[in-house]
Order: sequence, then structure tokens, then C-alpha cells
Amino acid sequence: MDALRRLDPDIYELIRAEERYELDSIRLIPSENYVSQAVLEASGSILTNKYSEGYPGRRYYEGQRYIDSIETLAIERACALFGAQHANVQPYSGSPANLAVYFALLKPGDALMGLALPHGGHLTHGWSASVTGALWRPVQYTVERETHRIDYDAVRELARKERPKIIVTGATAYPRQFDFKVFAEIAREVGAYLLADISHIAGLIVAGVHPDPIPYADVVVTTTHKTLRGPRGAMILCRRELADRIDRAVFPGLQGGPHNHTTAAIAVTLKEAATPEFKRYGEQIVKNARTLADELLAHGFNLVSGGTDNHLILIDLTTKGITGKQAAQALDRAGIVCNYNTVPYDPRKPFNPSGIRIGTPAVTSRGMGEAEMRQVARWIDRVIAHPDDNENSGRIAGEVRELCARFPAPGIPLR
Ligand code: DSN
Repeated sequence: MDALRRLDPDIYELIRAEERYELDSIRLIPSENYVSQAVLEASGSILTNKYSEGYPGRRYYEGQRYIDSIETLAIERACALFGAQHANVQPYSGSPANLAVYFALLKPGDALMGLALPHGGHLTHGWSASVTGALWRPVQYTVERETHRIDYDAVRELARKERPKIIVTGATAYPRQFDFKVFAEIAREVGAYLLADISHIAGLIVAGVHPDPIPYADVVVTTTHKTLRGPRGAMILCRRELADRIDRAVFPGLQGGPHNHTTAAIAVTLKEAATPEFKRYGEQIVKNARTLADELLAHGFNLVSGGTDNHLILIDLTTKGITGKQAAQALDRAGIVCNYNTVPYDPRKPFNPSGIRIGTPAVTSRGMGEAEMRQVARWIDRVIAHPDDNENSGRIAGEVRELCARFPAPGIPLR
């Protein structure tokens, strides 16, 4: 980055500092990852120079000979990897992807049913603070109070009563698997489309360690930068009959020109995800999460739903006498990065809730395994036991740096 260093040393230094931070810390935010050097190169390429509104072979700009080939490759690889009939790889990220699906399939005021945000759903699944809760009539299901799991009978009952036009399955903070077959049966019974938002679990589905929604859902949305380990972007996969409506909703309905550098990086990501190494990566994410959860339970932590089936763990810290925000800040001082999060039926507000959310996609990308997860759990326990003891946090941060030095991060050169 010599040119950047000379032209804009401020930004250069900040990027270098973030690089060091990502290298020296245990990154447990379950929606984050480390992309490969190949993905970084495609993402930072001259493709950012291009405008190409439209789709391959149907553009509003001339000069698309290479861009068309790149987008076609991305589409073909997405369809092959997920077994989908159609893929749109242009959404800028997950929120616009979900909006495009609603714009394609709903009329203003139609009912949109999704998991409530405080129960693990996403803002764009119809939460009141989101435009999706304003343009459409939100119907929100919750997890069960005792088990913290989706109660499919309650979902069916609510769907029968409210007659949504789309039912969304998917979450940002749900540590268990989704039963897409049951969701599809409910959607069919009430005449709704089923949208599976697999943003968090796409890499696990590809690796075969989470059930696959493609046989059941009308539309599947995923971001490309979480467990799939690609650039920040999104894709919409759907049945052939819905392809035109989805494509028109993305462009010209919601977006202008696609971000071609991102499209190329998505194509590279999909090539990487089709390898046996990626399957092993997905399997290890889940093994690591289970080990981390078991070790936390052994240290007396209270986990939402009692554990995990996927890549993430939600810890309710109420019994430890500390809030999620205090815990996340103390952990950050010790070199362990996570986000604070509401837990189901949380009496506290989202900006200082009762829980933290942790996950294993990024640490698994560095090659860490079960032994390291047990160590991470011990560090979390030591920090949470003395959150205001900066000497303790500093000592742990040193130990964290030593461990991290043994596990190179993809895409970040060792200097
Ligand atoms: N904000 C993302 C996450 O952290 O899960 C979801 O969009």
C-alpha cells in the first residue's frame, strides 16, 4: 500500500492499526471473518472503476465484455454451489437483498412475518425500527420462554391468524438449527412465500453441517461475508419462476450499478467454498463452537438455549452480575472482541443488554481448534470474574497475543 501511505498517511496508518488489531485479537463476533488474499485482491481491483447497470447481456452501458463474464461466473458458481435455479449476485448487502425480495413479492401493507429482533431476528425481518416494519405490516414470532427455541406450533398458529404474505426464517442471534421443512409447510398452508435468510449460516450449509433450505424455500438470501468468508455483499437465490421479479426488484427497483469489484470477489469466494478444505472449515466451526459452549457451561455460564448447534453462542450474564456492555468492554481490553446482545425476554435495553454474542467463524479461519477454544473459555471466565481489573485484562491480552502469533490470519501478512 505504498501509494496510499504516501498520499494519505492518516488513512494508511489507521488501516495498518486495524490490521494489527485483527491479527493480535481473538475475534469472536460471529458475523465477522478473515477473507483470503485472493478475495482481497479481487475486492481491491480496478473493477471499482466500472458502471454496468443491468444484467449480463442486457446492460445500459457499453464496454461490458469482461464484466459480463465476471458476473456470469459468479451467478453460475452460486447456482452450482447451492443447487439453486437462479442467482442474483448484485445486492449491496443483506438488508437491501431482503428489501428487494419484499419489493418483488409484497404489496404495501401486506403482512411480513419474521423472528423478533430481541429474540434473535434481524432488523429487516419486519422490526418496527426498520423500514420493513413501516412499509409492510409486521408480524413477529418469538422463541419459547423456557427453551429459547422456535416453537413451530406457535409459529403456525400466528401464521394462521395473521395470514402473512412472506414468512422469514433466519436470524442473527439464534444458536440452534432451523427446520426449513416445517417452515415451508406452514407457509404453504397460509399461502405465504417462504424466505430463508441464511446470512449467518451459509458457510455451514455449504459444508453440510446445517440443513439446506433450497428444497423448501421460495427465496433464499445470504450475505457473502459471514461464514461464507467473502467480501461484504449479498446474493438472492430463487426458483426460476421468480427470477424476473427478483431481478427487476434489485435493479432497477432498488439499486443502480452493481459493485463489480465485489461481484468478482464473490465469484472467488464461491470457488473457494466449493473445495473440500471449505467443507472441513465449516465442520470445524461447529466443533469449535460446541467445545467453547461446553467449556463455558463448565465455568458456570448461562447459555441461551443451553448451548449451540451452529457457529454462535449467546451468553446471558445476569447470573454473573455484569451487563453485556460491561463484559464486552472488559473482554476487548483483554484482546477478545465480541458484541453485546439482548437475550430472549431481556429486561434490559439493547444498548446495554444482558448478554454477549460470540462465535467461531473467524478464529476457525486462523486454524484454531478445540484446544484453543478451551483456552478462550478460560480467558473469558477470568475477565468476567474481574471486569474492572485492568492489570488482569492486560495480562490476558498478552497471553492472547502470544496465542494469536501462532495462528496466521488469512489475508494479513506477518510483518
Ligand atoms: N449485523 C449483522 C450481525 O452482526 O449479525 C447482521 O446483519
